[in-house]
Amino acid sequence: MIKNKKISLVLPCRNEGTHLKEVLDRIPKTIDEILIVSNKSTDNTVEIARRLSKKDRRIIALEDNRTLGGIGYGYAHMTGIKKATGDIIMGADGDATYPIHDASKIVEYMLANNYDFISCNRYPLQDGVKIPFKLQLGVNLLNWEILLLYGIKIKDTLSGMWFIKQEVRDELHLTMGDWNLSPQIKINAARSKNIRFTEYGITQDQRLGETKQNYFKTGFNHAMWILKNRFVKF
Ligand SMILES: Nc1nc2c(ncn2[C@@H]2O[C@H](COP(=O)(O)OP(=O)(O)OP(=O)(O)O)[C@@H](O)[C@H]2O)c(=O)[nH]1
Ligand SMILES: [Mg+2]
Repeated sequence: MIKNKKISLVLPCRNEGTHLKEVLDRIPKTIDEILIVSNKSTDNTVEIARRLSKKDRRIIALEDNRTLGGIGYGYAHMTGIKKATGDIIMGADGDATYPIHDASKIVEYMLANNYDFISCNRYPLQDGVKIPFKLQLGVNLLNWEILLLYGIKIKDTLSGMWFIKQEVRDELHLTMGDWNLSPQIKINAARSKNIRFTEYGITQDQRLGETKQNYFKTGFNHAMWILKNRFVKF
């Protein structure tokens, strides 16, 4: 609980078995519910999540094996967000990159300023934080694309950490099962008349485990989706 609010955390995971326990060990006790949603993992992610859920009652092991173009990041988040029972639903990656330990100060800021959705922003980078230059450039191009097409100013279109007040969860109208859930959740939150949206600066840590990300392919796919989505009725 943070300020008397129940906090749920959704962790989409594909093949994060080697370090899942370490990621979970780092999660503060203030998080009341941890929904680990595996998507087509071929390692022991699901077994580890199930085993840990027997020891820690906060953990719920889920699977959503639907994919779009081979990716299920968005489906995993949609399932976790739907099943979460908290007053505030957090999202983060299962690779220890996002500062889940900062949840208290971010939720306090959210409540004090009456925001409904906070997207955590990694830019400008803090000293010592390494994000590949091609990723930084790609994020910047997508931020500009969103500003030009939608008139929305977002500093980190591809952040994987956010906080949603449960009462606005259905206003997000999430549909993208692949990586495009990430820009979709921010664009829809910022566009909705019923959602008070802001960004909050964070620092990012080094990934545990190997990266499987294809930055160019994913980035190009984002650029095309952001353009096409502009012509879809919201
Ligand atoms: N690759 C992949 N990851 C998924 C999928 N579904 C859920 N995930 C998880 O989504 C989170 C973000 O994926 P990452 O592989 O860390 O992608 P990224 O953060 O863009 O890139 P790196 O951290 O640099 O590898 C991780 O927790 C993954 O385990 C999926 O279908 N494919
Ligand atoms: Mg990552």
